[in-house]
Amino acid sequence: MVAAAGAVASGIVALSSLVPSLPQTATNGNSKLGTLQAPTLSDFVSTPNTPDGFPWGTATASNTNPYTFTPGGGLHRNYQFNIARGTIAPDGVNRSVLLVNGAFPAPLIEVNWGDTINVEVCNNIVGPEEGTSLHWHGILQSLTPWYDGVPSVQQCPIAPGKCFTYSFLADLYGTTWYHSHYSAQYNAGLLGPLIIHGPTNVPYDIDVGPVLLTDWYHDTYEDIVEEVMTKAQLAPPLSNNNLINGKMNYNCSLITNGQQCTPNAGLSKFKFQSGKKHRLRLINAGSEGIQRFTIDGHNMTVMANDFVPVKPYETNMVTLGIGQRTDVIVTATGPPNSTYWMRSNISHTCSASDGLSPNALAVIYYEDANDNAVPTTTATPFDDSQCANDPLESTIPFFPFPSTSNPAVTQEVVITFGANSTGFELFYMNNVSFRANYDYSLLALGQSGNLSFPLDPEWNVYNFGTNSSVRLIVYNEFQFSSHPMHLHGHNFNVLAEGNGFWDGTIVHQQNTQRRDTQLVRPGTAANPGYIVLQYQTDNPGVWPFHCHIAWHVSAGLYINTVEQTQLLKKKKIPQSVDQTCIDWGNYAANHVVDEIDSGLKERKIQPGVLGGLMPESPKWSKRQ
Ligand SMILES: *[C@@H]1O[C@H](CO)[C@@H](O)[C@H](O)[C@H]1NC(C)=O
Ligand SMILES: *[C@@H]1O[C@H](CO)[C@@H](O)[C@H](O)[C@H]1NC(C)=O
Ligand SMILES: *[C@@H]1O[C@H](CO)[C@@H](O)[C@H](O)[C@H]1NC(C)=O
Ligand SMILES: *[C@@H]1O[C@H](CO)[C@@H](O)[C@H](O)[C@H]1NC(C)=O
Ligand SMILES: *[C@@H]1O[C@H](CO)[C@@H](O)[C@H](O)[C@H]1NC(C)=O
Ligand SMILES: *[C@@H]1O[C@H](CO)[C@@H](O)[C@H](O)[C@H]1NC(C)=O
Ligand SMILES: *[C@@H]1O[C@H](CO)[C@@H](O)[C@H](O)[C@H]1NC(C)=O
Ligand SMILES: *[C@@H]1O[C@H](CO)[C@@H](O)[C@H](O)[C@H]1NC(C)=O
Ligand SMILES: *[C@@H]1O[C@H](CO)[C@@H](O)[C@H](O)[C@H]1NC(C)=O
Ligand SMILES: [Cu+2]
Repeated sequence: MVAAAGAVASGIVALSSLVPSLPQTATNGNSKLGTLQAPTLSDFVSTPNTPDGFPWGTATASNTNPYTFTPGGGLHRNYQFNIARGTIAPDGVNRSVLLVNGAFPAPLIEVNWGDTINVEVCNNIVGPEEGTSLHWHGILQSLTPWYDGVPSVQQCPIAPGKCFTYSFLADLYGTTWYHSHYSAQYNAGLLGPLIIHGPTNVPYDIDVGPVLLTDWYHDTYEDIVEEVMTKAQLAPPLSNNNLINGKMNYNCSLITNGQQCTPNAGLSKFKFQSGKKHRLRLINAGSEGIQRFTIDGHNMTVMANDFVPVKPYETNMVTLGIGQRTDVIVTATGPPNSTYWMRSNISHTCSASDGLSPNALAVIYYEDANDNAVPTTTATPFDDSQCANDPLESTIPFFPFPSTSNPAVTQEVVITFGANSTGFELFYMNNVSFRANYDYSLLALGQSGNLSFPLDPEWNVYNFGTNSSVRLIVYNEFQFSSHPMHLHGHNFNVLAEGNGFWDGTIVHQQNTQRRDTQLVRPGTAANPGYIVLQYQTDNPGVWPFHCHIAWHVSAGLYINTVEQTQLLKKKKIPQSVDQTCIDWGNYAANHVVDEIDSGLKERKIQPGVLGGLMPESPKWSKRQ
């Protein structure tokens, strides 16, 4: 008893055996992820066309710039996604979710660099109906800015009963995910891994595949969003649990609202082979929490952050803000019969969990271990004090990319929080809180040359015209949270980050860190957190720049950037994309669309079970 209880402070794991008490279908529907039956991945998806051994030919991580080269001869990879409601119990607590093809996490999309990904998405959400749309996080969409998947920005929502096909190039390689960009729908489970095979910058033996880390809520996303958008909100929504590949246990004695709960539902399990190097593709696909990922008794070699391979460096803990990915190599240094805890803790310092079950567990079984043995290993201690990513001095891109000459235009953006004139507490970027309007697609307006966006200040559009590069200096004056800031359509260079006011210093100027999501630290007006980002505006389109915390987006922490307006006018938006607006218009004309958050909410359901699960956060109460 002592050994396991010591390793797992909350006692949420049975002490003798890890035989799950629920079948995989009850916890994860049609997903096999998290079971020992989940396949490891090959170096690339089979293709008849591998002239030089790899689909990408002789391109390597060191000899090829992926921003200027895409392998030829890619194949079309077709997927059919049916989005519908379901009821599952990922941690033993039954809740209503939104599923792709009945699976949580949603199905793996696995292709090769240079392939074309075609996904037909059918909206079969009923009881009640909702719009939806899917975003392919980190994909540049240079050829297809209309398939980025943000409703009111590049398309209208996919109306209930309608299908829409996304078709885009796998333009970069590495690890990412896709998720609904409609309100906070992805909190309800509408998220899945997307892996693009390409050259590797660090050799390894076994590709373990995606390791999705998601904070988890027992309420529906609609209830949480309504709470977020309530007047004089006293606390942020607090997550109730934390999942690895969609699985975790829960202490059912903690349930106070009558929700069905089964103890020992089942943890995710992974197989290691002693002596081999394993690639793990960590993805923070949660709603709010910063994840601190560790493996007892093992160090990790970081090889990529987001879609950017980095010069490998060793660490014993990986920090991931929402939306971020880190690929690591783990050498199996234990004996062949050993088992170890894999852990992902929601940061106690930085994030808003209810504190009852913030530390996710999974198990690593070496080849000779009993598949239901309970590890007795000890947690790796780590420093939880910084609400920030690894130092920019450590995260140096593998492919050098000098980039930090003076930009054509510099835009400062200040993040604040406070009540609007009718008493609703919102986030602001430069004093404007974003609110979407489903009746328009900004991309369609921009393409038609109608750039009078400021007519509606709540669309928060920054038109960079024909400027060739942009520097964004982002100051966070919100004391109670960092923000994982994500830019669509680009990997930005991260010139600097810290607290205070940027003094102009660029970290590792000859080759700055690049990625698509970067944490800006918490701060105050006198001592803000800051990040300095720069990118080439070489992607004509309308690209959101926003915090990836679901509840912060709901409360307006979001701007739209427009770039290369002259080139945008020459683009031809496919008719099927225009059709989403016609279909949505018809739907909205016949239904009440109640948009309760910034984005993208169209209905109200019966108020649910929030009360007991939302204790006041001491962190936010200080605000008064
Ligand atoms: C589960 O939670 C209850 C209520 O807080 C607590 O008394 C009990 O010790 C917990 N059980 C375990 C196994 O940790
Ligand atoms: C979850 O709820 C569904 C529908 O009410 C029910 O069929 C199922 O048995 C429940 N599962 C668990 C694990 O409680
Ligand atoms: C992990 O790395 C640290 C620092 O390099 C080292 O002290 C420690 O022994 C390593 N741990 C393991 C399990 O290899
Ligand atoms: C693993 O193997 C070693 C060496 O044979 C042995 O001492 C140890 O008890 C084994 N551990 C388990 C958990 O079986
Ligand atoms: C992380 O979670 C584990 C429980 O899985 C706990 O024992 C450990 O203390 C936590 N680490 C930190 C630094 O909070
Ligand atoms: C304040 O925000 C709420 C929630 O977004 C919105 O309904 C209301 O119209 C806003 N008030 C004003 C004056 O804009
Ligand atoms: C935002 O409002 C504050 C207070 O009125 C003002 O000082 C500041 O200049 C405004 N910022 C912008 C970008 O308009
Ligand atoms: C331009 O777009 C606005 C919405 O931002 C719309 O009200 C206006 O009618 C459009 N103008 C033209 C000429 O299409
Ligand atoms: C550059 O961007 C600024 C907005 O930040 C805009 O006012 C200006 O017109 C743009 N310049 C060109 C050449 O498009
Ligand atoms: Cu945020």
